[in-house]
Amino acid sequence: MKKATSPQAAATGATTEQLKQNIIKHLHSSLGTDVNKASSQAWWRATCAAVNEQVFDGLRNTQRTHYQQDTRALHYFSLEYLMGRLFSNNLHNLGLFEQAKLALAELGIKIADLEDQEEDMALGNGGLGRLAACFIDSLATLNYPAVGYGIHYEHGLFKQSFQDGRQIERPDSWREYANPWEICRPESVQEISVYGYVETVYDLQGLMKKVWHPGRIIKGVPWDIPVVGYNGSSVNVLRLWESRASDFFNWDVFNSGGYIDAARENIEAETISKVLYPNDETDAGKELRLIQQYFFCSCSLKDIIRRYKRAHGDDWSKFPQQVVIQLNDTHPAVAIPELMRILVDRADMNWDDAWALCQQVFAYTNHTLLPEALERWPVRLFEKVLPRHIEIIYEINRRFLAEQVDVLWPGDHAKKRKLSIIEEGDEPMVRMGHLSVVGSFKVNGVAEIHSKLVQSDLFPEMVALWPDKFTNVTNGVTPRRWLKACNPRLSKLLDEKVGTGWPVNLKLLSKLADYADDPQVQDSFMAIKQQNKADLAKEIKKLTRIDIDPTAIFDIQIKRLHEYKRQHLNLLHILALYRRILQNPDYDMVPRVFIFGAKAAPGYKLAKEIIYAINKIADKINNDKRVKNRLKVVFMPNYRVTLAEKLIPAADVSEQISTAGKEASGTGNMKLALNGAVTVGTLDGANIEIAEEVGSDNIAIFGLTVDEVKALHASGYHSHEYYHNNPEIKAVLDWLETDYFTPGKPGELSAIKHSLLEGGDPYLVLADFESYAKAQQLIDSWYRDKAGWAKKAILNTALVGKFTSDRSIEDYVSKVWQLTPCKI
Ligand code: GL7
Repeated sequence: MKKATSPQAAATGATTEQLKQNIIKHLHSSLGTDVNKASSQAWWRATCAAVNEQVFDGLRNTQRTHYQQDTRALHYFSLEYLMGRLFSNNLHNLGLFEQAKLALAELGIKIADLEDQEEDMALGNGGLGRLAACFIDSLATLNYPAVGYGIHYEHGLFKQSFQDGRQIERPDSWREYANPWEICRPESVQEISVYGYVETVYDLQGLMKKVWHPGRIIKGVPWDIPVVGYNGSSVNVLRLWESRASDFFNWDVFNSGGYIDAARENIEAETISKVLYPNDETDAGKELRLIQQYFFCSCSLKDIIRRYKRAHGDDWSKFPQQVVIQLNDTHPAVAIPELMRILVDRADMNWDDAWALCQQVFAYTNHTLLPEALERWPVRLFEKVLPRHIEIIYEINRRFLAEQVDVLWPGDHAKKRKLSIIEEGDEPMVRMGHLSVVGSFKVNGVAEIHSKLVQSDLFPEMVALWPDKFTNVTNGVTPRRWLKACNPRLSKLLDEKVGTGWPVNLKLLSKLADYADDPQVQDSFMAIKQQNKADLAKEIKKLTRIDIDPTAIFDIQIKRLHEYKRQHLNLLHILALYRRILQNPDYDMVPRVFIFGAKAAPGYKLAKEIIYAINKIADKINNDKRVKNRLKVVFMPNYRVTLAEKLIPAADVSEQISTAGKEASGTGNMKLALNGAVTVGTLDGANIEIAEEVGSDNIAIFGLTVDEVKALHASGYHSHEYYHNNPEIKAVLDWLETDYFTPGKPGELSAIKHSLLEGGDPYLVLADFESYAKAQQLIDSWYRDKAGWAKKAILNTALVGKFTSDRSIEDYVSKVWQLTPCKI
């Protein structure tokens, strides 16, 4: 053991020793095993248990303080939380990582081996779910009272593997052998109702009342995941609901001899929290999905009200002062009619008071403009599943149209049709976006441009009705996970150059800009990048058997697979480079490794074809001697938070190439820039703000702008023209139809070509191709200048301090939530 010299080191030594003893204690008393025979799993669990002693202390203190001070709290309602692993995150946030590493080393255990024992908590699809995870980290770090509410899915996002290049999905079982971070809270179980019918009754005074006779009752069991703030601040809670059959309901069926029926109902009730819907930005439209949404909203509202009543009894007047609820997209919008139902039907509040209260409580974040992601539910389905709620929605809509729309646009039926929460047609639909705007006091988009488009293109009339309702909060990412924990080498350099305060004050990174021209700092920065790349090269070899040159440019596109994100634009450019090499054996380019990570929604055919094409083309290129290592293509299987943590620190180039106007913000773009990658990107989402921060010398912008995209669509876009006028485009698209990449099976990769020609190329891949290829050429020439590149990489890290999720949270606090921090 190291000698303790300073008081600080002595304290560290003491904690290390204590931690060691606690780990051993838990190995004995919690795991029932011993140091000489414990598996890595057991060591990991024992260490988690030792860490939890501190986590639970923090949790108790935080909850007691919030209760005593009767704080106003934020309630984040989200169907998704993409948490990843919590082991090293919790250690870092508790300031215990180094001690734990030392303690374990003294016990002969490598901390990295223990980290690998943990399954990712993948209760989300992509950016929206990961944003929720970053936000709850920042809320705890900034000492804001907050609870995250969501669903305790038994199976998170599917695991991806490839079979002959095609995506195979397998279930994810993140808690098969129990998860050490969660606590079941049977004392806070809730019961919720679905189905049935509504009866109109009259009380003794002759007042009409609606009584919902539910067809089924379901139990919600809460599981709490402590959310540890950085540096001993608050420990908040993520409360996730698991569905179970209600005991009381099943009893009847059981007693009347229906043992089998009772068992079946159990299974049906448990189905609700069984699986996460694997669709990113598409509206599934399925009954079970609506029930999921209602289940967690109803459980969460009851939980909030229970806590409120403990302090305030039946006096509802302080409710809006104490409670603010953020709707993470429209997925939890059914919370609005649910709160109305509770207030009007259960608490006997009159409609106007109830509605006034609701409108002070809810705020809504829009995360996408894609039409296929804007949720609409068939009225028919609502009537079946939530018969009382559809009545309430009708009443909200009736008053909205009469008291707002008809006042501003008297007699304008077209306006009414457009703004109605109920969409007319053969199959009438409930528009959840409209409901969210009408029921919320604030509506925000997630990047400047996106918020503008929400106002100008999505809800212009709503802006006319309520100009002050709309605002912007640009997304952010937590620098604790996305720099400190995932890139320890760079973190150490930053500690030396800008001081150790940057994880909670990311703007401090701008001091690094002073060293951007300093050859020594350039060398250190690039040496770190090189080491991270060497680590990644090993990981790639392990996972894919592909050898890559760690000195090549690492060019990374990691995100869900979607046409609008344009992985196929990247692929067409790779094909163009390959073709240039074959046509000119001396083709001069800096060696480049193109790395992809992406899951496709299981039902998204073209997305899966794109994965297949990338894999087949990778196979051919990687094994073609003529390429002489100038080009490699790698598709990493099972992209997830844990893999992102290995890829991001090793990236030289960050691909952010969505069609302008389609990517609301993006957050991977922020993580990659923060770790010193140079972006190749369109003027879309937060790329625009990244470009403003880092300056045009340090980002390669290309492609049509939002206005140009609109103009092109308006004037009539003909992708065929690009195909016929650009020989390189024609050659690579035609190549896809041959059997060059799929010997003996011509046409296997033709889906991409068809979507771009006959399919009309809705995302303007061909229109942006030439400009993209030029931007890539620019990257190539930039990279040849070693010092110049180092400067760009350093300035990316230095100048993206704006994109910490701490800043996003402070923006929400001042623009929307109006919270006060509560020191623990
Ligand atoms: C998304 C946006 O597509 C993405 O650009 C944004 O960064 C993210 C978080 O705000 O939200 N919207 C959406 O529906 N998904 C996203 O990732 C799935």
